Amino acid sequence: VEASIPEPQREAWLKHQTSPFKDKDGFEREVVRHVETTLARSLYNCDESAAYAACALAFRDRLILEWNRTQQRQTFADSKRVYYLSLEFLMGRALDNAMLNVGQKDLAKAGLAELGFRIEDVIQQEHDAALGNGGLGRLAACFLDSLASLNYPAWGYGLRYRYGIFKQEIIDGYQVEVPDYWLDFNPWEFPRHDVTVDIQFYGHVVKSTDESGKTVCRWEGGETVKAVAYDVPIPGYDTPTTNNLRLWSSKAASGEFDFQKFNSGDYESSVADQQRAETISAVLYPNDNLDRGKELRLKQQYFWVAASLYDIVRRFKKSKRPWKEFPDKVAIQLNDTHPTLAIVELQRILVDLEGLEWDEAWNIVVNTFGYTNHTVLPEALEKWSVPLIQHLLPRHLQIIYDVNLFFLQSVERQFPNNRDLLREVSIIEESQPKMVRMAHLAIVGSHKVNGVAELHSDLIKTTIFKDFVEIFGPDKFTNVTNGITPRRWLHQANPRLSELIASKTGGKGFLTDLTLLSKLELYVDDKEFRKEWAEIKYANKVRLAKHIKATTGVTVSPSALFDVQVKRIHEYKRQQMNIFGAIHRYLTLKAMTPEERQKQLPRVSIFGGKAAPGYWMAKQIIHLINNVGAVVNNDKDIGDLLKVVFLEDYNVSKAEMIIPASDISEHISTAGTEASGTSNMKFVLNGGLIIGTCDGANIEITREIGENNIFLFGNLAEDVEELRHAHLYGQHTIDADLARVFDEIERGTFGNPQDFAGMVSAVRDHGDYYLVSDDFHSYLETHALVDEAYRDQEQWLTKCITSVARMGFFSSDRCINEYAEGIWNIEPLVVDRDKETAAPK
Ligand code: HBZ
Repeated sequence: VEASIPEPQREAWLKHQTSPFKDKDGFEREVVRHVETTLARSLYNCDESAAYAACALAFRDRLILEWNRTQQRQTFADSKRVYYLSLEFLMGRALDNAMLNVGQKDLAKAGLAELGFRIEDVIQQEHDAALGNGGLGRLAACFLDSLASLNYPAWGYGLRYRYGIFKQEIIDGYQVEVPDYWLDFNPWEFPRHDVTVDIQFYGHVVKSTDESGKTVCRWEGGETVKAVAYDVPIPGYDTPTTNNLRLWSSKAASGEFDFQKFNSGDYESSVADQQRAETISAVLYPNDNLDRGKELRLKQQYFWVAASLYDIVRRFKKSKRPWKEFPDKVAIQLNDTHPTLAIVELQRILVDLEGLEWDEAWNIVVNTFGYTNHTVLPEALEKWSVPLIQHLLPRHLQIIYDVNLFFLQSVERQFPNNRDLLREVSIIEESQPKMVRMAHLAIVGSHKVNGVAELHSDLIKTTIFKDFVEIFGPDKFTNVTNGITPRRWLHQANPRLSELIASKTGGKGFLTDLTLLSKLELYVDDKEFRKEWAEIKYANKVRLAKHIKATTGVTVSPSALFDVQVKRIHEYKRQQMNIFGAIHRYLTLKAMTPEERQKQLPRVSIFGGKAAPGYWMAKQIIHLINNVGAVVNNDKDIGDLLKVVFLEDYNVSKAEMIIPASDISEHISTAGTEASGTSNMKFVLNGGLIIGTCDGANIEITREIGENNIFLFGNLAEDVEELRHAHLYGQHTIDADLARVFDEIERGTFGNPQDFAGMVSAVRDHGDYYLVSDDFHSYLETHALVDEAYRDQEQWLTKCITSVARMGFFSSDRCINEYAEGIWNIEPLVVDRDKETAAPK
């Protein structure tokens, strides 16, 4: 039922419509009002956290007004919408972003100052929204920013985890995980207790025949859990478009607790039921690039997918259009295979609930979905056991089997008598127990499949999905190279650099058209400009040095070369190679005479990143980094020449401080393993150079900025197979410098060698799967080139400025436009404010 106010009463509404604050005074009034009423405090007990809360509420109020108008506008225009389904949205802080996107940070800064607060301190009060693991989750957040900034009608759908990614503490050199309870105070979400969906689990399928003799299936019984919507407004930059991120939270279907059970004296079990239901959205799984096949994870996936599809279908049905028009109004993008059940769920809705014929329904499904693959690592490809799906989602398993049957029949027609092919491409893996291969299901159920950088998209076409290219043809597979939002990763993270760039490129236009950065090349020789650029980098390094001192106690010199590797800890990302390299540097310095040492370039090796709690090797790597730091940082012979620090709890807001302070950053994955990488783009955009392998987006970065401006090293993806083979058949001798490093570890220089035996033997004795030994020499050589290049500060600066000028391609705006045109077939909804005086009738 629509609850629209009747015509005669609308005048009163329009007269009293809330309007957002327009000036500093208006802003201050809102802050004071929120402190005094919403927070029930006063000027006598308003601390920084209260100032943050009131300021956030003032901006939230603004956003929700624009949010309302945007939703009205999009509904009225009846344009096609895209729905981005992602189990992760790594949003970080919202206040700074909101202030900048609506163009009122200066006003807020002045207003807060008058009320007695420094805006920087107020911003720091906010807890990160950390509903993601790493690149995949942060990509989703950048996409939301671009979708809104480009005025696309778009919604994100995710889960409202009570606990985001854990907080990392380093205790005695070891990672310790602490729960991240972030919902204590979250002004950025709007609970919609009236927007709920009942989600069914377990039960059984009842088959019957209808009047026309057609078989119909109904899913019955089992248990029900309630999904409650929480909406987060997503403001576009310099546009009134404010899109929606809808996060689902789970609750017991019977509300607080089951009254029947309660009344019959079963209080305990009624509370237990409630807790069990709430468990579904309780915690984000902390693994990146690893699939563990846990039942609760599958429950999360179905819960979120079913609630989102119900919502999407409900919105479509309001338009009263025929079903065949569904793909003209709805595009759904699957962020990895985590939401693949959406394909099955839509088919179930159309066939079982809406009575469509199978083929007609399947056509709609395939035209609706697109699937983005983010990895080729076998251990990350999702598989669910058939018995588990059978138990949890019996009707879905039947549909999966039917989808597979029809698919394999068509393959058989196309390639007769090829049993091997059928086995290879089947959605069902004939193992013990049988498994459902989610990537295969996602490919079969989507009209487009994309990788996230050129090399990666080529690799999926020639390796893991090559048979599907034969079957569906090459046009189904495409590339959309990742991008990052320049609003957060330049304007917000590096305000001074952003301002300097604006002063040379004709204003802030580069923030919405990043190719305008190219104008910077005109100033690469401009003395004043160069000086200011260098000053900004230095100031950013001073800020990071203070943070390092405050959090680790280590003093680092801002004049040293800052060498940064921050990302999830994973063997394929090779933080172990980096720390082995640091040990090698230490040993080399130790072997020098004091005179020789004096000629060396001071360097700070900065690490950060979380290890999945169950990833033993990753934890060992963190431990070694910390132990090396403890030795090197206290060695009087070494002094400032080498410092090794591990920064605790790397997250989005820390990234905003660390990235602008880097001179060189490390993107050194084994070639062919890192699908794209996105921090590589962030570092270069902030005037840092990178050292990297020919992997992921490093290759396209090189193409854009030029090979003189990047330090590439190591073996190529095409050589990996052969090198691995050589290791397994004893045809590899370990790199001599690396052997020296291992000797030192084993002598106990960095603590009990037993603690690192796994790391060492993985490389030396167990096949060196990630080819650390093969690349080590070239890695060290390239670091020597880095040192040499850094000595020539003028040359270095030229490289940095030139690189930034050529980074326009890596905006997530470009990336989203490619999705919109090539995959979603959607257009922006241009906002004409003059035509938009009153609500549509
Ligand atoms: O996605 C990353 C890729 O490793 C990186 O190369 C790419 O740039 C980025 C964006 O496309 N993948 C992830 O971050 N993956 C996960 O975090 C993940 C989380 C849960 C899983 C599997 C993967 O079950």
